[in-house]
Amino acid sequence: RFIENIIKHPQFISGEYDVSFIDTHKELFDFVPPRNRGNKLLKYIANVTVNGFPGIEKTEKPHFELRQVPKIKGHRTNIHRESFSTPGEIWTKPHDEKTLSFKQILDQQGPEAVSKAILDTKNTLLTDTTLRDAHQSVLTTRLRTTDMREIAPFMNETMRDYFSLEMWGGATFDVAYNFLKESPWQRLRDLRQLIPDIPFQMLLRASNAVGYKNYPDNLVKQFIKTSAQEGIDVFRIFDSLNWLEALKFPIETALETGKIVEGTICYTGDILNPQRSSLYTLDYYVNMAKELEALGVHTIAIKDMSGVLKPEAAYQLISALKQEVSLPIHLHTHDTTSTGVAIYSRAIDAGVDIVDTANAALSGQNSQPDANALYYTRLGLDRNINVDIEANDIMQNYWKETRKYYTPFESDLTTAWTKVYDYEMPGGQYSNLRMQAQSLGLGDRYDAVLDMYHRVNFLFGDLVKVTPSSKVVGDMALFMVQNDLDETSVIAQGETLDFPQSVISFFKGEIGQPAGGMNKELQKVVLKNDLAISDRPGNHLAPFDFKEAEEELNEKLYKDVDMNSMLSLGMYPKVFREYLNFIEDFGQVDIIDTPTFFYGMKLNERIVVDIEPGKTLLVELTSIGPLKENGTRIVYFNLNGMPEQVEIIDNN
Ligand code: 3PY
Ligand code: ZN
Repeated sequence: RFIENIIKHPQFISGEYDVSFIDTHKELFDFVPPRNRGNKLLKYIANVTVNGFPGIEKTEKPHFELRQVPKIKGHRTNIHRESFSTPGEIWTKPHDEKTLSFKQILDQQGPEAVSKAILDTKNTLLTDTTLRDAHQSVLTTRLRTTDMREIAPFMNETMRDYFSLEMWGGATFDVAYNFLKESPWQRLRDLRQLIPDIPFQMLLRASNAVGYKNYPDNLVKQFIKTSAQEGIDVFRIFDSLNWLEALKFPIETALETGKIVEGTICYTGDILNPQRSSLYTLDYYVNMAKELEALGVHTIAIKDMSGVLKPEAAYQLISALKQEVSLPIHLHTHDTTSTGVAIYSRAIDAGVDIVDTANAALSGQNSQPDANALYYTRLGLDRNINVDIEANDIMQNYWKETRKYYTPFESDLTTAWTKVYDYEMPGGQYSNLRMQAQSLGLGDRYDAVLDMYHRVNFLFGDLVKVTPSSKVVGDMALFMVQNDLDETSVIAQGETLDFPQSVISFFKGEIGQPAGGMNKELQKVVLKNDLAISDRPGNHLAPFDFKEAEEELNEKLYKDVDMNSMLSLGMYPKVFREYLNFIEDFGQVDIIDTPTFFYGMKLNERIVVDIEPGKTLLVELTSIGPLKENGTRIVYFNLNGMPEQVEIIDNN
């Protein structure tokens, strides 16, 4: 790399240099060669063994049963071999080669042909959310790529009839970098390689992309294009305020990629109860669907992110949509109230084309309903779902064992929760908000925070609540409880209050415009002298400077700067820079098995890590030295039989 830096230097190119060039350009030689990968790996393991993993109470590594990975006959299932998996049941049932999968239809005939094929299918189709929304909802988005890779070939073989696998987007992008220290792009590439036959679906938050604020148009556009090139086939695009103006640009961009574009309507309120809201009526949803259809999307999704759609409302809504628009209708719910299967069953009665389910072991609670449960619910009825019950049962064993690795990240919403009908809180927000409340010392007033969440919604004019508008409502609820404010005092004292940043941004119009308009009185006290916009935030954002990003990354990366890295830097500059520093120190940690990644190693334990195909490391932890005066410890290993040691800082 430094040779490259030198030969690209303008002075060097011009030939106008002499021996003083070295002395006056020391920065060009300031180069640390990438350290040995094995040593970096040991450093990570030593560090997590001594210091624990952020967010997990430090304990000795628990005992985990060996997990059985179902295999496809003749298929090399593992990219990486792991200590915690053994070959499990062998799947021999061959799929029907003659029937094209939706991925093949898309690749060979384009997205319109997919829409038609969906409408021509008698049964209701499925999208499996296990790799995205399911773990985002019940495991705080912590599922690691290695645990997906192991089962991916089996999924490819046994879920071929599915419409899609939702496996990317939403919160998975930043959580991968921030908490799992792995690249979401690499996840997409690895899974694409292992699952060539099923469309990959991502959740795109319109111009918020996979973030929490609007990004410049050129960044959003490039992000959509690169995601399509890397393997995304279905773009489910929603706006957190259902604002059509915000949906147009990302939808138009996604349409240019030739992939499937799913125009999405977030469901809120209750169409069965006209007193609840004059905004979110059956007509509101039907009109929005027609507007999306006019934009040229290929499917329409109803996104019931909080699980507040009641079974009969689902029947009425889907019936109306099937009558009024000619596109396939795709329904997404969360099982928070425990009525998920009933919702889908009524939606199937009404002719819904696709519904979202998860594998049983990661279903229910605030996640999606289980596919098999839906199948049994529909037995004996006219329309059922296309599902391989037996394969799902086999995968359930795998996911059940895998889920145990993630116990510290379990949502505490473990039971049915019909109060969500009042609070209208998205699946993933419940535990996040609770954590936020705890960190503000409001842990014992969480019921008051939930109640305030409901009140803030109406104070703000009855919003669609989903990332990022749900965060605005949550932040304001915490703020009001913390400061003992109510609907009257917040306006009376507003001039003297420092409102949360997300609330200021909302009232400035930076995440868009709500269906019922802004509460003007509140907007005035929140903004003080700041001005608000009412058009698309993208119109006001300076384009992202890709050149500058490339220059910054050129300094940091020991490989060519690719578009993926520039996009990550553009959307999450702080998180991405921290990630780069982390891998500089510890290397590519996504190859470590999950128990070791979270808990480190026990004394005399041995693990196997495949650092690349054919290159295996056998790691044994032999001893941990005493705390030294400088606050460090030496951790001793055997690496492929050779003694190795690393010194790490003990943060305890
Ligand atoms: C996300 O935006 O991450 C969601 O899952 C919204 O429901
Ligand atoms: Zn969801």
